[in-house]
Amino acid sequence: MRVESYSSTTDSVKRVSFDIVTDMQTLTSTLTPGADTTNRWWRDAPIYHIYPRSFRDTNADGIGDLPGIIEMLPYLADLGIGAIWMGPVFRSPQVDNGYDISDYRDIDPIFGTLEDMDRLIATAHDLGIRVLLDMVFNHSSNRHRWFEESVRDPAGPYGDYYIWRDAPGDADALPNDWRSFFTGPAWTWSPERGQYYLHLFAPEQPDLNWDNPVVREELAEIANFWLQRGVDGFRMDVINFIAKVEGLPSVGPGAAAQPATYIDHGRMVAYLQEFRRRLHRQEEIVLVGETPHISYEWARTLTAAETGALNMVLLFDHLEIDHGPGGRWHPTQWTSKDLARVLAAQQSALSGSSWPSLYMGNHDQPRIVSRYGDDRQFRYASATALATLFYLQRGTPIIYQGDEIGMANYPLQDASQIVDIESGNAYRSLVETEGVAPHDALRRVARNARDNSRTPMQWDETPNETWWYPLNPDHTTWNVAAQSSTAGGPSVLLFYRRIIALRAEHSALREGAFEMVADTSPCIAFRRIGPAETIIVVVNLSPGESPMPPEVGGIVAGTDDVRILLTNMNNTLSRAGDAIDPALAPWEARVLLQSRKNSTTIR
Ligand code: TEU
Ligand code: CA
Repeated sequence: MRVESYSSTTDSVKRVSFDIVTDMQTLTSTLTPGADTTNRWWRDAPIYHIYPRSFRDTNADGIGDLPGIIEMLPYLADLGIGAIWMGPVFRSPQVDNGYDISDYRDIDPIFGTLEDMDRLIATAHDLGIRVLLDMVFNHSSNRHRWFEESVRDPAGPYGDYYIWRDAPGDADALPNDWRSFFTGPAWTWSPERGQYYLHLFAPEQPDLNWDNPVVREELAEIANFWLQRGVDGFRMDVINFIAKVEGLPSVGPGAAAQPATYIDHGRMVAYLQEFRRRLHRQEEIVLVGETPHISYEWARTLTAAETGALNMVLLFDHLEIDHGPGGRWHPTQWTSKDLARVLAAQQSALSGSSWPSLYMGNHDQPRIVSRYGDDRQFRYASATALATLFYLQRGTPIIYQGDEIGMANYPLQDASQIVDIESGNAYRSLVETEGVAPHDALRRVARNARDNSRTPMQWDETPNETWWYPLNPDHTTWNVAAQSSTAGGPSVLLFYRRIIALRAEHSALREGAFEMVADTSPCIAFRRIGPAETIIVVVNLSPGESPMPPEVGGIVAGTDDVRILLTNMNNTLSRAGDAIDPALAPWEARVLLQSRKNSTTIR
């Protein structure tokens, strides 16, 4: 397909047209499987996702900072972490807590300095921990000088850095019916420029125009600026949104709130192939794309080694089984069978030369132990059961700060405690537009509000009123210090250390093929098949005792070469031949080793 675009010369930006790939068949047919010599460290090393603002504050201003991260790197090394992904720490007005960047090459003073970042990278590398930065390339801040120039001088070099459209004839109409993720239309009028600009998120987050080759070049240069400073890769924010459907057509009321209908995936892949080719240190870096609403087919294409675009994507559907027809703010019931189906589908889609990421939560999601677990009666058991289920699948575990100690949702009691822009807009929209009673709107939003997972990391029981957001009151009992030994009872932290160590010890858990064995309710079981051993993972996702699924029970009963490698119920491991209880305790997770010689096919 030919598209109009731009080429930059020193004194002008002129429109050119160039061919791009526009459909998957053409795309995959043009792919030339290269000799893949990349260093795939990112397959082995669990990644720890840090939300810097809430991780560790070393200067008592109530905001986490880079020196705080440096201070806790040994804690992460002890956990067995191989890489950290830090949320954005670049200069930003903080409208969306840093996902609105006003200078991609400088650190925001609330987090520290460029020198702090250099020291963080060096210290992490000394501890064998690689560093990923969170790059927000779909949009910038409206306070970025590019946007300010684009508004001021439409014919200037930055005039086409963003997506501008004239007001349609009808004064009340907008350029199309697209909606923002953060509620409301995706267009805002700029009186200075006399045009609308597109923003799939807040009006303070104008979308960059990736059809402009000058923009694409500039963003690759920014990535190389950080690669030169020693970072080892990037998590790339909503990176599948960068190429919008040509002509920006309206999509109709049903789809208008679904940005997935705005995307031209073929161009998106072509742009990311070009972006990857421009990067330094090609063979040793990792690109992880956040890709809301992407289909499995495009996720597979995007991450296939032969595509040469991204190494992994962050899928969402395993965290949407509790979304009702109205989406995130209209929660619905779900079963472990629903979860098992999605996990199996993801594993199947990202098999072969693709590679899954395994995450249960992040700064946009509620805490997993409150959402899919039981943070009241079975907090330790459900937190560790969910970790076993997610992190022993095929793929790279990405552990969100605090999940390793079972941190739970914040007890939101009042709408004023919802400070996140997306969650706050959703609450106001429910009350003001949908007429939902305030207490009901609060109940619905509180459950899934992004604030839940942005509370400060709970290092110890010490009270600290300075934090930008209050500590969860349960930090007095659920904290790193209390869990650094089993003296205080079962420790989620120590279990996380063991599960990470187990994955490091058994190649079947890193590279073995994945097969779903039982996708029932309340138990899920899968196996990982390595050359020398088969490892079976079975998890009871319920508050009641449950027999092991027959597919697993049969194996256990039928051969004497199965033993328990790990369970979240106690520390005694079994020896081959020991009798294994056919029943699983509430929220019990078991990891069974079946040695190769007698492994039978589980059917
Ligand atoms: O998130 C994109 C995104 O899809 C989330 O907004 C998520 O889908 C939503 O919260 C679910 O309702 C990324 C960042 O992770 C998020 O923090 C930013 O707010 C967003 O992009 C805009 O940069
Ligand atoms: Ca601080």
